Amino acid sequence: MARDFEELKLTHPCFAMGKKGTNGRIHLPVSPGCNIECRFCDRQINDYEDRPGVTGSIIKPEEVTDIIKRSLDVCSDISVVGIAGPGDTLATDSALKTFRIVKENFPKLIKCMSTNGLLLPEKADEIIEVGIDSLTVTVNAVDPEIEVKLNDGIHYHGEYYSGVEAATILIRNQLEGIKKVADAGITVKVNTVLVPGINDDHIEMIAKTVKEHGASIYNIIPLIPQHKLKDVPAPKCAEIDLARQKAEKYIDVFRHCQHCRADAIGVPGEKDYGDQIYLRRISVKDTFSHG
Ligand code: CLF
Ligand code: SF4
Repeated sequence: MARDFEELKLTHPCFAMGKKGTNGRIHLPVSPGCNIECRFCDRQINDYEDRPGVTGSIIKPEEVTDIIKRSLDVCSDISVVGIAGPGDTLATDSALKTFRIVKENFPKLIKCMSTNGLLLPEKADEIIEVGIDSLTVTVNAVDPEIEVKLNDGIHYHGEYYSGVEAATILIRNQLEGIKKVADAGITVKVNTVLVPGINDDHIEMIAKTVKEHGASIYNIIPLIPQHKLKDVPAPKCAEIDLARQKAEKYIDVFRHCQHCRADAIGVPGEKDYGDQIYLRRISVKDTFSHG
């Protein structure tokens, strides 16, 4: 049975309400590819940037037991094993395979997964069966006319879709998937990348809609201007605050997000042990994802 929201508020750094949590997480960068094309995502693997999804090197599920053991040795505050990329966790089977290994070898650690949600309806049963405790879905719009400005296209069941058609499929699957896993008792967090001039007036609608579909907590991530949205200014603190206030009318809001890399280790916002544990932090252009 998945841990409930009340337990996660005390044990999971990204579900702590009020003051910043003191628990840590290890991110395992096992998911290489992505199946959608966010316009703000410059997918790469490197060792010099600190932002969501960026990672030094992909690791294999067979390597994680040793990596988690060594991480717990250097940081005993770790309570969560998260997989947040660098691509999408459902685009390949590496993440779910890895969580099975974690469940077997580290039953006490919380299993946390982050996805764009495209494949969520069809993978929900496996997510539930593997015992994921907390699932984050990044939903940047619930209106296809807005989503189309944030995402160029999707690769879905062997076909490529673009424009409003792609946006419609993506939103439909995200909401259907959220409902399915939430109904099974898994705590769902929704992340939204706040993009001034595109979805800043849409935050209330997203918060209300995802809450209605069963999400428990909402996290607003300010845009890091890059790739095709490199000329859009990052939202200012006042804009982020306003967006949080709007969302809070409908859903609990998480306020301590640290824009973690996909290979972060430690308590978010404090010392990162990634350099010590992941020795292969290379600089090769490849894939990237959200946190
Ligand atoms: Fe990682 Fe994300 Fe799980 Fe947390 S991060 S997969 S929910 S264990 Fe946390 Fe980092 Fe913000 Fe993510 S501070 S980027 S919200
Ligand atoms: Fe894929 Fe995540 Fe990048 Fe979007 S942000 S294209 S979901 S890796």
